[in-house]
Amino acid sequence: MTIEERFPRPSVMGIVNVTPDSFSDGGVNFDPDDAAATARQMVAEGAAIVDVGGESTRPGSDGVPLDEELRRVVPVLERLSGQVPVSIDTAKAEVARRALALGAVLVNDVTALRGDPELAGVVADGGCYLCLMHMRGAPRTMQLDPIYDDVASDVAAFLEERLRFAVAAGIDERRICLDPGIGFGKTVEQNFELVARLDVMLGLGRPVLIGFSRKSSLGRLLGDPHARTGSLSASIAAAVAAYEHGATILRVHDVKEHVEALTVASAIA
Ligand code: HH2
Repeated sequence: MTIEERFPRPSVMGIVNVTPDSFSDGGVNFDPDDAAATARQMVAEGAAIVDVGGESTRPGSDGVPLDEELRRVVPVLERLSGQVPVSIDTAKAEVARRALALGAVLVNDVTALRGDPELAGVVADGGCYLCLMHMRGAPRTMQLDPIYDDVASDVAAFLEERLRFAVAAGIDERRICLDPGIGFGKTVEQNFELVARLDVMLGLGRPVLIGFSRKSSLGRLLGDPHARTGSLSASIAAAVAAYEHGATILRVHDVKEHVEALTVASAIA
């Protein structure tokens, strides 16, 4: 099944961060029973998939070692196995391998297969879905002076190159979606411009995933120059606008509210 058949537009991806330090929900789902309950609740509220991650990629963060990432996500995946559709948010081949063995259907790699040379092979062999995301630099440094010639075409050119790389590694193009990486090495203005000009990325012919939920650009746009998060209402507006500009999958923390808003937006569309 192609990714658009499996996740028709709009589909909601619920975020389950099994971390102590994620930017908006760190610690909330650090216990595996809590994380699994949150994931089940998200699917009951209309999420098409839940994205389980054991490593925060917030601006300024360092990575976590493999054994710690496995310790965080494997117990959650074991609890969810066969019950809810799971995406694994990781850049590590071994984490992806374990997740796929436990039933995950999508690998969400914020490094777009640049982080771990073995990840492309794991995805190809697993026959799973894949999200390739744009990030400028690494989380530790990505917000230092982000400069582009033209942000929409630079991000699209990067994703086109990563898409070619993935296909050359044996991954079925029809199973891949692309993500401009809201907040990953972009100014507030660039984040909004990427959504406004989503048509540039859509020209690559792949479905687009957008993760604007609670991101600091929303709070900064609303007047707090030091905001670290954005509100629910601002998140919903960004998700609906992204959908109307052609996004297929919306990655969100607050599933019920986004499903309601997107259901209305799609009825009107
Ligand atoms: N954003 C975050 C993490 N993973 N993956 C994709 N494909 N797109 C995104 O926009 C994206 C992502 C950051 O958000 P969150 O998971 O809430 O925070 P943290 O990285 O601090 O855990």
